[in-house]
Amino acid sequence: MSQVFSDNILYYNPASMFSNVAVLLLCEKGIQDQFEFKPLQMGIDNIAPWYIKLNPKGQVPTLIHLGKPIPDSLAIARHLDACFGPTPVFSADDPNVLKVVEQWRQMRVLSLVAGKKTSTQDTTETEASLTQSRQQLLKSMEEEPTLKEKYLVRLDVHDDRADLLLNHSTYLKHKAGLDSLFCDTERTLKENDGCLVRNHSHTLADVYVTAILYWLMSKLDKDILKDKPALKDYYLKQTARPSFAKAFFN
Ligand SMILES: N[C@@H](CCC(=O)N[C@@H](CS)C(=O)NCC(=O)O)C(=O)O
Repeated sequence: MSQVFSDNILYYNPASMFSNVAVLLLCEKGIQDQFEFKPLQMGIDNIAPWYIKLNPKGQVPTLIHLGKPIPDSLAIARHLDACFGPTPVFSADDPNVLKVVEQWRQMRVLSLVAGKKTSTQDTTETEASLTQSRQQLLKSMEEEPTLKEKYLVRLDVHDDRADLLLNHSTYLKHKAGLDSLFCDTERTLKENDGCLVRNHSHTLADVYVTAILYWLMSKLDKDILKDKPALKDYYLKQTARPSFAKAFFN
């Protein structure tokens, strides 16, 4: 793909969890038709110079609104609240909402899905492919000296991904993190009458948690909520919203 000059675009990937968040954000605001949805071929488009210029981390999603690039799902949520308020308002600056959002954003699902699940798992192929993609980044950096700083940002993201994919201890840490996040959320929902944030019926926290649960159930384990009745009930209510169907089944 080459750069497309259009004012309103969502660069995303249908298999990406944070892209799910961005798509759901647009559908919650009811503005999805104002944006062109452009899927990126990961490993190719996301590290091409035109995209690194927009999003130095080389990640999806990136929203282009009126020609201005907004990388990162949280920045997108804040931008949408500022430009397309007030209903529904995501309350992206409310500290209680942000606390929940950050807990869920910190989960590193790449490790859970594609990480080193046992200490003896053979990672030779992954290592070879990571070495190749790192070399490609260094080559691009040499060919595009004006983008050097931006490619250095991507290089850090690349090395972090390598840790998520190759280290068994990293996998164990994130697996324990997921288990504890699910237990905490189950308790919170029971204490707050089914709300993630006390006295807030629908906020940015709900968008993240719904999009992330949907992704986890499609990619990791469809029965992931089986021992979590409050979370399961919560998820069923969230996915009954018209915005959810618009986002993922249209
Ligand atoms: N903090 C970013 C995280 C985005 C992110 O991690 N995107 C992943 C997909 S879910 C990605 O693009 N990974 C591809 C890569 O780094 O090569 C956000 O919230 O948008």
